[in-house]
Amino acid sequence: MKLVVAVVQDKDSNFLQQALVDENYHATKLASTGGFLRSGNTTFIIGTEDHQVDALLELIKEHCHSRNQVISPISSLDANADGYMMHPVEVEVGGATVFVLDVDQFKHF
Ligand code: 2BA
Repeated sequence: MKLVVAVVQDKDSNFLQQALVDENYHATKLASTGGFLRSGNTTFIIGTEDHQVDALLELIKEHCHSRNQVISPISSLDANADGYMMHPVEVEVGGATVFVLDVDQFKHF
């Protein structure tokens, strides 16, 4: 069994969630925050059988799109983040950042 952890953009999350339900994957959706942009994103954790992983990755790829995002210095700064990022920066975010982990045990009580 594998645990798939997928960080996706909020804009894609509802479509992906519906697709996961339609394809009978069991998933948990968590509100998360990107460490770099410090803006909201969505993390799905999905436990699935080994033979379903490739199809799941395709599903994630199909529903998550890359977008350019401009981060302004003001919105990115903490009050004490001295000198960090003085100019607007454009970054390409996504489609999805995905980790596939081996599951040692799965219990469902
Ligand atoms: P953020 O950390 O907010 O990063 C958003 C985007 O900013 C990244 O898109 C990347 O294009 C850029 N970026 C991130 N760190 C950077 C840095 N140190 N210097 C320059 N540019 C940087 P993605 O790579 O598509 O990542 C989207 C989100 O996925 C990330 O949001 C983070 O929440 C998660 N993520 C990405 N890589 C990860 C990793 N190795 N471990 C855990 N989470 C990760």
